[in-house]
Amino acid sequence: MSEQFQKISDCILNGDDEEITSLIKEALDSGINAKDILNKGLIPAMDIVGPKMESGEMFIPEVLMAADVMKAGLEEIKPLLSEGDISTAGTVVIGTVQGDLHDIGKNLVAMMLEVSGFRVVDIGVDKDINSFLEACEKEKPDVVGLSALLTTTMSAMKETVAAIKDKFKDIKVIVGGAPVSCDFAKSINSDGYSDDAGGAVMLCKSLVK
Ligand code: B1M
Repeated sequence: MSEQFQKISDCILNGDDEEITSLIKEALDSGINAKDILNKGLIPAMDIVGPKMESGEMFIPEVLMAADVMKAGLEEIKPLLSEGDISTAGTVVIGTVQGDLHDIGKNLVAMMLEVSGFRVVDIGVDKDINSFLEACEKEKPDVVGLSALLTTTMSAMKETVAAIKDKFKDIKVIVGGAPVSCDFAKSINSDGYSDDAGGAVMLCKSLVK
């Protein structure tokens, strides 16, 4: 990685939102194009954040700061990117299941997916089966992500997974949230489980080949 790309990546990993804009301007002034800044500086940093969060080397506040710096960087180059420059990692529909209003973790997962290159359609909280099915029909996602924070809404998660898998054979469904476990995820026939946002990104990447 060239020194300039390395500095941009380090800036994200260090949560340095003051430096990122000037580093990107410097890179552009020196003739580096926006697409290379995206693919060689910004995205590789988020590929480090996910595993670090999963291994416990980075905590939620640091991840939020890294994501904010990433967003600031993206804003800087967005007007210079053409549509073909942005390769989408895939589409993810995400929501919290019916009866459940918790969305902090779900929002973190959505944000991490977004800055990692996925098109994310967040349908919100307390979403019934039909809302997920309609979103699948409309958005044609590669993956649907279900979040639940209450033990009482785990049954809604089970029913939602079954309904999506019944109607959309090609769509992968992943689940997460504090009461959810890997064993529960398997028992309800979902395609994967992660206990944090970084792991959810890696999971989606592995499911969307
Ligand atoms: Co509620 N709440 N809450 N609450 N709340 C919990 C979950 C609870 C554990 C607190 C407790 O009693 N100790 C408890 C649940 C008990 C249980 O069922 N086992 C509880 C309860 C009981 C309730 C109410 C019933 C309280 C009441 O009214 N009597 C009520 C229910 C309302 C409803 O949903 N219908 C309620 C309400 C609320 C607030 C509205 C006040 C608020 C939510 C605000 C909001 O989300 N906008 C709230 C909060 C904040 C919490 C706690 C304190 C924090 C949750 C949180 O945001 N964590 C929580 C106690 C706790 O966890 N310490 C609690 C931070 C967040 C980053 O973590 O959401 O786990 P988390 O997300 C993680 C992972 O789980 C994972 O990645 C995230 C990032 O690492 N993940 C996924 C999440 N979704 C994923 C999806 C994936 C993959 C990974 O793939 C798709």
